Amino acid sequence: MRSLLVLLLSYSFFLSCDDGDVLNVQLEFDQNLSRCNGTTGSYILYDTREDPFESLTLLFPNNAQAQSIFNPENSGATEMMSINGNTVRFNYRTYSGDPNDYLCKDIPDENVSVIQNYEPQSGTVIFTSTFEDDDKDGVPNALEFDGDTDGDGIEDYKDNDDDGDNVPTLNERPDPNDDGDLSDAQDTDADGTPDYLDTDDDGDGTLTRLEDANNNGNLFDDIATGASVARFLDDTVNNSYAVTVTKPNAYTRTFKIFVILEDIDLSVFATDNFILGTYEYSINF
Ligand SMILES: [Ca+2]
Ligand SMILES: [Ca+2]
Ligand SMILES: [Ca+2]
Ligand SMILES: [Ca+2]
Repeated sequence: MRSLLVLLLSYSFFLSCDDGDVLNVQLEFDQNLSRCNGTTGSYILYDTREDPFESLTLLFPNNAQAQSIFNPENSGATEMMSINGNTVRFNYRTYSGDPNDYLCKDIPDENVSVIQNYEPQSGTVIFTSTFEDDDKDGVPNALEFDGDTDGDGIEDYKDNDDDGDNVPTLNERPDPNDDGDLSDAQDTDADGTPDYLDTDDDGDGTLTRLEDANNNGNLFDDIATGASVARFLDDTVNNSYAVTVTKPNAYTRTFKIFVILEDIDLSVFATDNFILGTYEYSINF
């Protein structure tokens, strides 16, 4: 059914108007949705195109269900709503100018006006919300150790300091040439354990995190007199310091909200399954 729909949407719809003209309507949206934020107690997810100027908009209340849609507890969660022409509305519109100057504006551009408006009075909206966490530490999620290397309670795929030595994984050069192959990961002491998983990077017997002379959580500004590299990479100095600082972790959760409409009748076309598209956004933790 979906492939049939895509096929249908790939072609132009030729519509006979009352005056006998033939109107050529193309519903070729890219399915990458944007969002107007709920200043008026509602959200709008929308898609626009410029040739011709058209929009698809889905309006729904900013309430607990909307929070479940945009910030679900579990990836893959679904929510459903009924289009009612009031609090939940779907509109297909054509414009005299760029709809991006019209949508989401408290005071829309006066030079842009709606030419045609099509709106079903019933139908079902199905939201499927997925998310993926990534610490963006230079190690692709698929290549992160499937577990918690440093035992700090944060799994490696969202731990930006995998070995817990206070040197961020990204700064331990897990992939120096950034080609996605970690076989060239930096291994300062050549002990077979790459620096980003090695708690004693220079192999001098003093843990990296304890070579932080000024106890500020930055291992790179601790350089012994006359040396040219930081203590934690310098196996000629192994002084151990009373270190109390632990750097906070940070990761990014990227959401994808996939929206399908079922059983809608816009008068210019009716369908039992319409892919509105996907709204993607990220939150930093
Ligand atoms: Ca990591
Ligand atoms: Ca580290
Ligand atoms: Ca290390
Ligand atoms: Ca050292």
